[in-house]
Amino acid sequence: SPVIRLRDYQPPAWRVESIELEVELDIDASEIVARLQLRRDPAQSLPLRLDGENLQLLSIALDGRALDAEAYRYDGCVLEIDGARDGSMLETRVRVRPAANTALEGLYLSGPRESGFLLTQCEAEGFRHITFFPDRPDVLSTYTVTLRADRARFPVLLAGGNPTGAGELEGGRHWARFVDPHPKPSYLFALVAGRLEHLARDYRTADGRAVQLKIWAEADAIGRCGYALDALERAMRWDEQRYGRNYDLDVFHVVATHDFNMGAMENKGLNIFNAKYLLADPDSTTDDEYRHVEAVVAHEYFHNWSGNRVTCRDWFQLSLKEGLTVFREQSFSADMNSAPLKRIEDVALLRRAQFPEDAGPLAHPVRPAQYSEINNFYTATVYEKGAELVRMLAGRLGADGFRRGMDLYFERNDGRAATLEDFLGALGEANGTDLLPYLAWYGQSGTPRLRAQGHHDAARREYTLKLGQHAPGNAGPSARTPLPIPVKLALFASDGRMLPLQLAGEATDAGSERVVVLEQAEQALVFTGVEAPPVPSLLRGFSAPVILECDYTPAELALLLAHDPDGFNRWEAGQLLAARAYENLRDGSTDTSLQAWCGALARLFADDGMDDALLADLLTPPGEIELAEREGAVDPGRIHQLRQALQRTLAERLGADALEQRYRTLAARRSIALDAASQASRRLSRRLLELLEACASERALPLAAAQYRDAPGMTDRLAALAVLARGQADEGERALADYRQRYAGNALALDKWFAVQAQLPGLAALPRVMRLEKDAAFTLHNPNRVQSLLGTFVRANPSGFHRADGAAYRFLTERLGELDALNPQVAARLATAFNGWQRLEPGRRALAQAAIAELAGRAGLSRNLGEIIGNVLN
Ligand code: DPP
Ligand code: ZN
Repeated sequence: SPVIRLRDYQPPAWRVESIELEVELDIDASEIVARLQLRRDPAQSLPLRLDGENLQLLSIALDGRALDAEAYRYDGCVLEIDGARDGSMLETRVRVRPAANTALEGLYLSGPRESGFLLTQCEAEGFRHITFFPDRPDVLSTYTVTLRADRARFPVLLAGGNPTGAGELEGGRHWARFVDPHPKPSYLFALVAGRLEHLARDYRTADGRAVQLKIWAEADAIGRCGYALDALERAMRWDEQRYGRNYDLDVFHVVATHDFNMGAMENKGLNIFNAKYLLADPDSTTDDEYRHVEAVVAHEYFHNWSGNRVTCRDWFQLSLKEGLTVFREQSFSADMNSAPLKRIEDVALLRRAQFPEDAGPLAHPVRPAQYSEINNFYTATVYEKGAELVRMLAGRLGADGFRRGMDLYFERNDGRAATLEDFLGALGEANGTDLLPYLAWYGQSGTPRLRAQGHHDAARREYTLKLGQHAPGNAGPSARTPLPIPVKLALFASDGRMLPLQLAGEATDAGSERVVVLEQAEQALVFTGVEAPPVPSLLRGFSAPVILECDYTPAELALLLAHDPDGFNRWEAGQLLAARAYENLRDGSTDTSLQAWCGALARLFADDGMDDALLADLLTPPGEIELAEREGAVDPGRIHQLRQALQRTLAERLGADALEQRYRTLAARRSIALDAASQASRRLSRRLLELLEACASERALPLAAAQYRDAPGMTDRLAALAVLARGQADEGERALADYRQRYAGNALALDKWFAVQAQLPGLAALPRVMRLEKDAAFTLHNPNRVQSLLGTFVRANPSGFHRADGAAYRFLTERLGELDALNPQVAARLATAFNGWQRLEPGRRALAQAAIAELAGRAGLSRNLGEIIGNVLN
């Protein structure tokens, strides 16, 4: 399939100033009339070409005259029309088939045909499945949308923009009209029609606009929308206060669906959410999921400015809206919850999802240079690494400077389709500085490495810290070093105090923490007045998305783990030490990392002043995927066993009695309260139960059974279920059966039931997954269900998926074939599980390669799956 390249970008030859859409909605066949007011770029002479896929063309008229067949050509992808002029009005009438649309792109049906509702998903290129249009983000138009449908079957009719009228039609039909005065690209268009209920709240923006907030869901779910509505209000206030951004329409609708390819979608004035990120109640939602709901509600709302008012010139600039909006969302979540815990969660995600992506065959720059299917680029790199790049810039400018820069960016680009250069330009200009060197970060793939080496000169009372950087092997041809790398650092004395930082040649000391931007390949910092060898705490708060190489001794890491007041770096020291402890076990090496790690954690465990949630995170070693990143030839089965052994060693050091006692104290005050302390206590209680499971499962299992039975909410219930399921005794099967029945009608809770079992380690997983595929509730048609069972198995269960016999590889390729025929986006995402196969140990590598090559050789793969498989194989 054709490759699209950033360097080939051309402005549109034809624009659409305004569009009027009239939609006759019906489950099987909907008809769409579109009237486009065309503008022609006088500098270009290309004929009028419009995108359109799977459209049944009924009629076409230019400036009021019906066109006969010689005047246009439609090849199934592009409609080319003769005779259009600047100012022409084009009218097309097409038919589409919502109920037959299993790809969930364009107009489709959510739920059963008798009771489900119709909705649209247009990002990135879904609008061309609805009507003929220049379906690219730099064509901005005002939209007038009229919906018509049977009133009994579709009582609620919604589209983006302000409602301007509604009424009755003959034959039990009705209509509703919406006008969006803000020019927008087609990917932000949306409509919804069906039987939905709503929860409403009046909101007044800081600049005085009265807004009606409405959250829509099906009747059985409307009672679970209250938390999202509160979160939306918090997000709106926060964006007013932190960025001075106000909402700009009279209504803001949010709709929940169970059938959605993405997490959620920021359509102007009509956000559509995967129910997973909108519905919440204590009986079926975990603490982590509550935080995700809050974060995603905020994320989509924040897009109203970072994405909608200022959109992207082309899809290569996707991170301009996504990286920036993830950063804004992360800052909001940090403000609403605990900032250090949020940072730990985000960096852990980056390492689990983005670092492996960036190190393997699917690696791409935050601004890719080319793609054949844009839907394959909604990746951890574009989102999470993109957010890290914005965070670096924000840190570089400081809070006030960053706000100044953002104000200028929004003001200058409002109503425009912008580029990353526009973003860096505005941030820099507002602060009188040149940020363009940071563009290099956007143009190359791979995770850079930062080397740090310290030397203490006792006679001169000086400490020299040498910093150096090198690009990873896969940085690509356009890689530029050096990159600007902000390194936030501090120095610790051996008693755990932070030292004042006095750089040689500087008049005043700069406190005990500072940011040094490494702008060269190497740089030496000389600190004066340092009596004894200090311990450096580097990249504090993870100030740059790099891999740190520093020869810490176990004792130095233990010191930081014990004393660093930066919660993130304290955790980071523990992670480094745990990874080294893991190597002790793996290699039989004899340095003291394992004792140092266990000893430091034992002291923290005994310290009553520790925050429960931070302690839970400190007691968790890096995950199996992260540990695999440190191996030459990856054997996921062995990594699983070694990590288990590591946890057992820690648990034994803490002691089963102490673990159980602390667990019982926390269990005694179980509740469903959502305040930080209650959440922290649930988080620690779960971790303690897991550690007890590691060192004394015969004691953990009865506690888990009781916890499952008595749990007041989902967080405790699911934690217990996971322990019981791994225990594989009758008790586990009983709990699983109980849960299955209890939540038979609750799709989101059932997803967790599938996921827990898909995570069973080792050889037990594949037969379990295959058995679960036969469950009446399993279907390949629902993305959440596919993700919960198959996605969890292939992407979050390395020891289960990477069986030595290769059976799971062949299983996956079979399912990919079936899925690809239904929903190419979901198939392509699942296929990324093969990323990293080149680094497997030789036996698994050969089996994986054979399975992937067989799939790649099949005829008729979608562009989505074809691109992923092709790239993975290279
Ligand atoms: N809906 C997706 C998101 O918000 C893509 N825009 O990230
Ligand atoms: Zn987004």
